[in-house]
Amino acid sequence: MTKHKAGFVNIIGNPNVGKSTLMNAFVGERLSIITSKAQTTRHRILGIVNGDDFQVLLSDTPGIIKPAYQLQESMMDFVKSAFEDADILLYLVELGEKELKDEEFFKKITNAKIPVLLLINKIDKGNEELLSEALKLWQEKVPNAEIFAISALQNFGVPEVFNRIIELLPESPPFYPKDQLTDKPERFFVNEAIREKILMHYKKEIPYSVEIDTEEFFEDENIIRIRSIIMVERETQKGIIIGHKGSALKRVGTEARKDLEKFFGKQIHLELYVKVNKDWRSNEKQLRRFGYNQK
Ligand SMILES: Nc1nc2c(ncn2[C@@H]2O[C@H](COP(=O)(O)OP(=O)(O)O)[C@@H](O)[C@H]2O)c(=O)[nH]1
Ligand SMILES: [Mg+2]
Repeated sequence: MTKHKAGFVNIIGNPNVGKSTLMNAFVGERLSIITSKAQTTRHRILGIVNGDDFQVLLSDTPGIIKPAYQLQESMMDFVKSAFEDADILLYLVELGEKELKDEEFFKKITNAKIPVLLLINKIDKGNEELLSEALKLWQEKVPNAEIFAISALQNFGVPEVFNRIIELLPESPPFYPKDQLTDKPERFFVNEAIREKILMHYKKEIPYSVEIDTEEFFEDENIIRIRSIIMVERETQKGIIIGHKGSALKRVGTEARKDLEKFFGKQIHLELYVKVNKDWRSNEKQLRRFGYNQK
């Protein structure tokens, strides 16, 4: 009989290198939202891949940045925690990238006691020459890492990385029930689906000033009824979110509902409201309420 393997695999890297895309490629579901904007991922999200004799617990984390306000400090705490319990580290870089935005984190990677897989992502965007340059550069910079060239978007090289993860996993019984896909509750995915549309359709500070609170999630046999609040920091932002005769808000609602219907495999009724929660991003109490302060 083969022994069961299980462990934590944490994905870290600069903003926008494709961490969430990779996580979704491994899991085969859209657990993490993806946009071309930095700081799309605010939390640490666990994706679970189960096999008969393995369980891989993948963590997607926010991109590494220098925190400018309290929300971002909490986001970096999620990244720090990703170092603490990992069995394997996936350090994701993109083709053409030179270094991590934070030296301290970089040292943690090069001095890691656990296996590090350095994944050069987005190779679909480059050519042979760029790739061989990148391979050389990263071999020198992170000598303790095994290097893979991948395209998370096209699922190129991703199965090979996954097989290597399975090889490296420690022997252990599963940590979660074998039919579980994530550690986050359903409401979390509602919030994220809405936030993704806001990231896509609004400019500048707006997406970064928004938090979603799903007040009601009621599932019956045929339909899920959801009521969510879009929280903004100021009155002017409220008007922008709603748009002319409510058109902008309506678009967010329609698009989020469609994604959620796919995700939950059920018809969805989604009600959206906009409220001002003054300066929530800098308010310790509010941040705790939205699940950011782990301490
Ligand atoms: N061309 C290309 N784009 C990618 C690839 N992986 C991710 N992206 C894009 O890079 C952007 C950032 O991706 P995301 O997964 O949100 O990055 P994260 O901030 O590291 O989580 C999105 O526009 C993705 O579609 C890839 O392999 N190739
Ligand atoms: Mg992300």
